[in-house]
Amino acid sequence: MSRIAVLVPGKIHERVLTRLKESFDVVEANPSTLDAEAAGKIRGVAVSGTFDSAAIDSLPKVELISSFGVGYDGVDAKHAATKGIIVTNTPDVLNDEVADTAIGLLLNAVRELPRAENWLRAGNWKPGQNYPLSRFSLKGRHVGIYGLGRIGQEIAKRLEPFKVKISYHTRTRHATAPYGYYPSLKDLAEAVDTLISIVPKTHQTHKTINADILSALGPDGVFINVGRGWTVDEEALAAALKSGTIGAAGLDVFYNEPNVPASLLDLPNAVLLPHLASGSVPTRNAMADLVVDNLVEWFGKGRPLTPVPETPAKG
Ligand code: NAP
Ligand code: 8YV
Repeated sequence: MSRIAVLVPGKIHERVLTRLKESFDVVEANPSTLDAEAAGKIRGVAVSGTFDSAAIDSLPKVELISSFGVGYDGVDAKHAATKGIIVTNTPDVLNDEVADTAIGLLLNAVRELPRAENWLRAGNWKPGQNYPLSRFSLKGRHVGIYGLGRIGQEIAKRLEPFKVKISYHTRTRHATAPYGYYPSLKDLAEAVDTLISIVPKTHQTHKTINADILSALGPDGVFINVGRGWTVDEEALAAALKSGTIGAAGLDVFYNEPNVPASLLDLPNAVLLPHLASGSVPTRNAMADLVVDNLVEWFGKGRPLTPVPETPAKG
């Protein structure tokens, strides 16, 4: 008996391919290159990155699109919903890794640890010569978290032992979160001196970290982004870091990856990482497993494990 055909339209974690091949007929191809007969056989998709409405429309029999990553902004889930197609993502299995990275990035930005290491490696540490004291400390800071979802809550929990004050902004107030709530991002930015962004890429979050918000954060302000680069006006951020409108930044994500603007690369007070917050072997393996398990569960038992809110599982 022939196996169910699953399309893998581009580069994806190797473990996804290995495990998919155990249960499915894997077709590695761009959907636009498939003829009608081949496209008509595809019932599942495993994707890391973009799968737009045209790609969805080119597969008349597709039932489930399993997306690698918790952010599924590359997949047109609203369009999938109109056609009764389920989209799944990989939530929760990466919360700890991403939250750990956010804390590392914060400490690096505040205490200049990467710069100090570069200074040492460049042979500058000599008798009587010490790396300058960092201008900032984490001690006594008031940290605002923009997005208190699965990952934002883990970041907040990790911040508690640092004895900093913690506040947050989301559209909906959390009934139980023991942190100060600010109904607007501007109010949060005015209240805090440290802002961590961990919101998804949506129409509402586009360039919401702008000159106005950075100015509200103030000259001792530190901005950390582990969400999406889409949320930031990068020109405004580079200008704010250069002029001293804010003090430092730590960024894991950028507007047009992998292109990082020279205006940011040139800045000594920005710590820059290549979108690696979930990038450890164990965490990426867990994400890969969840991509495959969603397909296995759907085709085996008719229930996806982690459907996105736009395409909830029925029943
Ligand atoms: P989540 O559980 O869905 O949480 C999202 C949070 O953002 C919620 O608290 C939500 O609260 C808030 N939010 C959404 N839209 C908002 C808006 N317009 N204004 C204010 N708050 C808003 O998602 P998650 O699992 O924590 O992941 C968050 C995002 O992190 C992902 O979508 C992804 O883009 C990014 N991410 C990045 C990496 C990386 O490698 N750097 C890794 C994993 C995830 P309300 O709905 O109440 O507003
Ligand atoms: C991944 C991410 O790096 O889960 C997300 O939303 O941004 C990261 O964990 C990405 O999805 C893999 O390409």
